[in-house]
Formats: sequence, structure tokens, C-alpha cells
Amino acid sequence: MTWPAFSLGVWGYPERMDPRVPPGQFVTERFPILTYGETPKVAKEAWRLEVTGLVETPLVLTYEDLLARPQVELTRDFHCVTRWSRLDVTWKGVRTRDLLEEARPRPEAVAALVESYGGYTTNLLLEDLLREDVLLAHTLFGKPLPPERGGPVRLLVPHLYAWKSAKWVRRIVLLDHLELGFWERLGYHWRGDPWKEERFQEGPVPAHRIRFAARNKPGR
Ligand SMILES: Nc1nc2c(c(=O)[nH]1)N[C@H]1C(S)=C(S)[C@@H](COP(=O)(O)O)O[C@H]1N2
Ligand SMILES: [Mo]
Repeated sequence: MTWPAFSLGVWGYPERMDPRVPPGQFVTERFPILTYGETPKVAKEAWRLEVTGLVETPLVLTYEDLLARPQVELTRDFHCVTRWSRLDVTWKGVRTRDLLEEARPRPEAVAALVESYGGYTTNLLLEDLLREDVLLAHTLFGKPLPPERGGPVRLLVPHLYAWKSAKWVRRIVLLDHLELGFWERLGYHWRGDPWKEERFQEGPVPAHRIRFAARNKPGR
């Protein structure tokens, strides 16, 4: 795809040569807000996170419960499938992996549907949720996550396109199969790895890939 020259001024610089920036992405100093629909109003006191589905111990956490767990701060680049990348975003939160370990996924669990307040959903492989830099983030650049950014709490999945980083996260449902989320049902890629430019799903979702993920799950 060729970009008109004027887009460089709007988006920053194309970093095709920079090994840090995935192919087809443009670095922007801005940090656009991308929400489909309204920003749901979720008070900290009312927020709950459920970890449910194929787990031995379903969890329901409050915001306080989340803050009481070990906290992680990290800085990661953020890649939207609409081609902007914002570098060096600093988040703080709890490792999704820690909560999943607490909930103890059943052996047959291979995938998750993540549901948000407001109705947004996105699907992930369990192995992607178990990465050590996947967070339930409540802090952005040292401040409480603003409502339009998904506050009180959003998911952060920095190694996949940002549509996987569900804002206003409410529920993580573990499944023994892949159930597609909102954008994935509309034709976006079932996984969304920016380094492979997995933007749109071409052809059927590969069932063998999901079984492979099941066989190679950490801890098996
Ligand atoms: N609940 C919810 N989460 C969402 C979205 C959304 O519309 N609703 N948009 C996704 C998309 S496409 C992107 S690029 C990022 C944007 O996050 P930001 O608004 O903090 O930049 O949130 C993702 N998470
Ligand atoms: Mo996006």
C-alpha cells in the first residue's frame, strides 16, 4: 500500500526501516482514543471482573481486590490495526496470568472470550493471555486509567493489535473452542499478530492452530 505524502505530517513518520515498528504501521506521537460506540460509565466501586467458564475456581474481583494483588509496571508499544503505533506507553496493573493461575483453567481450556461493559468482546488464545506482559491495567502513565481509555480497568495485550486490549473489561470466559469476538466476527483476524500483519481473516479460522495451542499449552 502506498501512502500519500501528506499523511506523513498527520501520522508522524513511516518506520518501515525501524525493526521496532511492525510492518505497515506509522508511528504517531498522539495517542488516539478508539472506541466503537459510547464510553460506558463504570464506577470503581461497581466494577467487577469475573474469571469464569472452564476454570476450577471461578473468581469475582473488585477493584480493591485487584489493587491488593502483586502489581506490575511496564512500558510497551501499542499497535492499532488502523495503522497507528504509539511507542512507549506505561501501564500498571495485575498480570492476567496471576489471576488465571488462581482460577486454575481446566485442561480442556484453550481460548477465552473477553467481555467488556458496554457489550464489546474479543477472543484470545489462553496461551496469549498467559504471556507475562498481559495485564489487567488500572493505571496509565502513572494516573488512574481515564474512562475513555477503559477505566477503571482494561486488558492490555501488547503483543497483539490493540483491538484485543479490551477496555472496561468485565469477564474472561475460558472455553474449549474459539468463539469470535466483535471485530473478529466482522472479518478481523482471529488472532491479530501485528508482526505478521494479521489484520483481516482471509479464509476460514484454522482449527488445527487452536488444537496445536491446546497441545502446547504452558504447564502441560
Ligand atoms: N470495550 C472496548 N475495548 C476496546 C475498543 C472498543 O471499542 N471497546 N476498541 C479497541 C481498539 S480498536 C483499540 S485501537 C484500542 C484503543 O485504545 P485507546 O482508546 O486507549 O487508544 O482499544 C480497543 N479496546
Ligand atoms: Mo484499533
